Amino acid sequence: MTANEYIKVRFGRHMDQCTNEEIYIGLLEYVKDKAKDREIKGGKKKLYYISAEFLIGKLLSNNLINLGLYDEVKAELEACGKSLAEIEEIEVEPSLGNGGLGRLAACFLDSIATLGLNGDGVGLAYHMGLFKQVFENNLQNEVPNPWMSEHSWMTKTDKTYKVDFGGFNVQSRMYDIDVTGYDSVSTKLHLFDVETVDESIIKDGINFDKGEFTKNLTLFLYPDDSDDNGRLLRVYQQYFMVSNAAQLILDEAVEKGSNLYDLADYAVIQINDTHPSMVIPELIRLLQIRGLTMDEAIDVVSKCTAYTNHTILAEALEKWPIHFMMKAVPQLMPIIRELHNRIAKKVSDPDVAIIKDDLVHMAHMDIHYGISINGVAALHTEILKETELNKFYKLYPEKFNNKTNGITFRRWLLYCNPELAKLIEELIGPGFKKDATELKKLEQFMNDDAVVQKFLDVKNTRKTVLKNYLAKTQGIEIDDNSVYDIQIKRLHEYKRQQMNALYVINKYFEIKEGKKPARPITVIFGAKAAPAYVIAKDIIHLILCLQEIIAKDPEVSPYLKVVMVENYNVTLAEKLIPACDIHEQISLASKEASGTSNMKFMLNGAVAIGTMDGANVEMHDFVGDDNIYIFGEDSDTVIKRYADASYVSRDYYEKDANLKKCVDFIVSDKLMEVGQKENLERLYNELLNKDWFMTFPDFKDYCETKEKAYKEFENRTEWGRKMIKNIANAGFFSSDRTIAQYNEDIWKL
Ligand code: 7GP
Repeated sequence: MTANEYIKVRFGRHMDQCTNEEIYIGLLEYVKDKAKDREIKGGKKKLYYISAEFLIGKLLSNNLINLGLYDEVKAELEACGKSLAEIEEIEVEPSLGNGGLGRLAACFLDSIATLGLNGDGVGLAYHMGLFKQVFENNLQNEVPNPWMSEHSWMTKTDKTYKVDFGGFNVQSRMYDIDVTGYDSVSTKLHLFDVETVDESIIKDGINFDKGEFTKNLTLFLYPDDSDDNGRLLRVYQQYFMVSNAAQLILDEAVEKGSNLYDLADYAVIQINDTHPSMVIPELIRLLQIRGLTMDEAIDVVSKCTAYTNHTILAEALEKWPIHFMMKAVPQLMPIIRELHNRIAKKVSDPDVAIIKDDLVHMAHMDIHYGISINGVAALHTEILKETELNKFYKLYPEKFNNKTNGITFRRWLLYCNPELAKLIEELIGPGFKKDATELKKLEQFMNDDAVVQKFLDVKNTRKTVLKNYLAKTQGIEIDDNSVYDIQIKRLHEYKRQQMNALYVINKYFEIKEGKKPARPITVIFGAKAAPAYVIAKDIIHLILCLQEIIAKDPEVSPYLKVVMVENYNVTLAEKLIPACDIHEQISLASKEASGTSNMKFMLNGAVAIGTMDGANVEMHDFVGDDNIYIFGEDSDTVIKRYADASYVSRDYYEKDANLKKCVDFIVSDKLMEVGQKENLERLYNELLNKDWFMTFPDFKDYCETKEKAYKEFENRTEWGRKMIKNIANAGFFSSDRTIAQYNEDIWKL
């Protein structure tokens, strides 16, 4: 049945007689039906990818592409005067993630289904998602982001579980979202919810009563953790997630014939960062209830779980106070103590203990009792082995492995940049859609100027698309003849948006002094700051203030424009990435575990300016010095400087007049005209007295490297060759490769 026929049956009318809403609902149900036809006929062993976040983005077009229906449906719509793009606007982007970790989980689900692997995602159905970002008076405000509606990709199932907390219990329900593989099977994302959640407890922005656990359990992703009740709520949420997951895992295994002693033949669990770590003691607890002894249960579970680490930032490694655990999940504490004692008997070093100073170290539990621990890029895994987790590496060298991240080329090329996909197909045929390494064949065209010009033309087309999109959706005007220089990622000091902002100030002064750039520059930022992360919000404030004063300055505005897009999300990324000329990957070396936007930009023919950090290192290996702009100190230097505590930011400030001038501008009268004194002074003092992520030592090199990049951008043909080199070498960064490696080394499905 075609979509049109389906809609006719559903609404009793032809597509051309239906409203866009009706067509959207019709297509949603049509796709769900088609996905059902392809549901994987499961093998014995199944992967459960448990994650607090799944940043899946809009699904209509993605599903149509993966089901091979995109062109057909597009044509059907066009035949009755409708456009898929308009229908798509009706879809609300699910707000189930925050950043890289969540988007990675979504790319992984796509690749799991595409490779035909028996694997599902498990997470939570947060009603209000993360939050919606709105700018007011150059400040970030947070408002709820409701995204669920009667007609959505979530399908209510009849699976419900009882989840016990200290002093009360709740009844859960499972909702499923189909995950369609590209020309392959479909699998599931299971999202759990509770019916007692009460959206009316939200007052004034995203505030709500954090003590009302039955009413707020699945209200928000990452509720504010600046106070004890907020942190406690996160423990409740995490336990709710893993208790449901564990019950589902055991049910499904038993259904397939497991006697539970052989659980590892039926289930492997990937623990995505430490949010799902409690799945280990929870499974042990449930197995005991089902008749296994503690010894047996520990033995069984120790063969089933694998842990992925996504950060070396100490503050992001979760440690929960015992009194939280006793309050929220008292039934787990005896098991966690047992797990702790067994290790303590064998290894006396308190640094590897599970319980230390009345805190439960979640990652330590994962490492001792799991089969695998992986980092997400080569450098990151080396740092884990040699530094952060060195003591664990010495205990279990065989458990450590690297899985360099990847992205799905379906969403990040075929869907978001059809013009580029078409050009590539004309040049090397369609094979790259299934085997990303075939992109390498593009290198043969690098010296063909006519082909190079075609890549430049596609980029220009996409730059105009972005210009029109920003004008329409955000009321922002940009010049598509300018160079688009883009930094989009979570707002964090280690990612150093503040250094980019200092560069903008530097450029502002240069223009004021008469040194005009060869071509106008558009610096685009997109980032949300965690609501309780004060300095991150101050950095947003600085950027928004710069945006305003530069826009108002007739001397500067013809040459420089700063744009901070509001509520950066997957949908915006899909527009920004294809249009980008230069992308910023400027984290302090050693701090960015991998980065994944870097891969998306590379695939779309943007050239990076970056430090030797995360996956940038591997990108550099592929494309060489001429096709990526590397600057700044390397991770060894940085790690040493932290170790000997020798960094004094003020020394750099005093010695470098230009840096000083830029930093001082943050608290200048000019900025105070549009900004808040308190925020700007706080940021200024932070940089001057701490600058924990060492922007000052890299600043000069950063500025010089950017000048070099802008200069080379003017040689259009040479730049076009750089673009092709990047696209041709992006194949390694397909999540299909990553997932094949997870399966080969860890899951063994
Ligand atoms: C991110 C890392 O910052 C990024 O470097 C990496 O590419 C990505 O995970 C996927 O591996 N981490 C998060 O998004 C995050 O929330 C909290 O980390 C621990």
